[in-house]
Amino acid sequence: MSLKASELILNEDGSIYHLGLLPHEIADTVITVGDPARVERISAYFDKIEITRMKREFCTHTGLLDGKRITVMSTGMGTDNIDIALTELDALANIDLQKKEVKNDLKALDIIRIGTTGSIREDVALDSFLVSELAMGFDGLMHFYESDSFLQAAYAEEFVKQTNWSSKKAYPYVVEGSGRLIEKFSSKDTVKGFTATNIGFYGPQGRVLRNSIPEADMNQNIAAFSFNGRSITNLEMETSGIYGMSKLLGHHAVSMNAVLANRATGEFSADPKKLVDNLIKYCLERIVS
Ligand code: R1P
Repeated sequence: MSLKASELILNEDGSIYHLGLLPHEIADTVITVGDPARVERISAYFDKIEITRMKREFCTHTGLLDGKRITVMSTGMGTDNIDIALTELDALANIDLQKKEVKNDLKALDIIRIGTTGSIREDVALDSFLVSELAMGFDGLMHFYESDSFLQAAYAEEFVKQTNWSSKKAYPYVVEGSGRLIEKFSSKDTVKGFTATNIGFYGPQGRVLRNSIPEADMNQNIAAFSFNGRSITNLEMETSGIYGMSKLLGHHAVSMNAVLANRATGEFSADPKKLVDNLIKYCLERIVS
């Protein structure tokens, strides 16, 4: 069945609506970053850049590193953008854009987030590299999809109970990353974590500059949650969406986080640029290994 023009939207050149890309312009290994400026910091390590594209906050470079074809794409901040980025990446891989039909042979992409985060535990150190094993989304995105089969409902139920989570907020959801990629990107230089993905940076992560928030101890409350021997380690804004959309669409995802801030101690990295560069180098080595 052919998808309607209002559902699968293409630009005049046949490229997909928001990303502005054609199917052959993406690799099977895709790095996502929040910041468009981080794309060229990553592709600077490529031996060859084949494609560069910029549309809205989606800046994409595809190239070769040690013979491996890699796409690096910025998504901007937040899971609302992740919904668009991952749906359109999947369409590029798995929908015949000319016929507007889903292909018979579906492709699974490897998706690696290289991002930044704030730890909410003293023992998850500033300047460490954190690999997200699990993600808890406070953003609600997965509730708009048929996701019950892979969401870890017991974690969410227990979290709501233990933290007395307000029903005015989206019901949390919990989803895991790809076991294969989590192992591939873990080493003595990383820590494994349970990442909470927030719908904003200030109030939703318990930061107060001028506005007050209803629950001043929200982060301590989140940090005190414990279930199955697992506790939440860090806050950021994309991982639950990346893990959820990947599970929905049959892709493999891992979220790699440079711990720039420790919210429990109030510290911020002395050299965030170097830390992110080191995480980029670490991830590229793992991708080509
Ligand atoms: C907030 O400053 C942004 O930084 C983190 C958060 O998830 C959010 O996108 O990730 P990135 O550095 O990848 O953007």
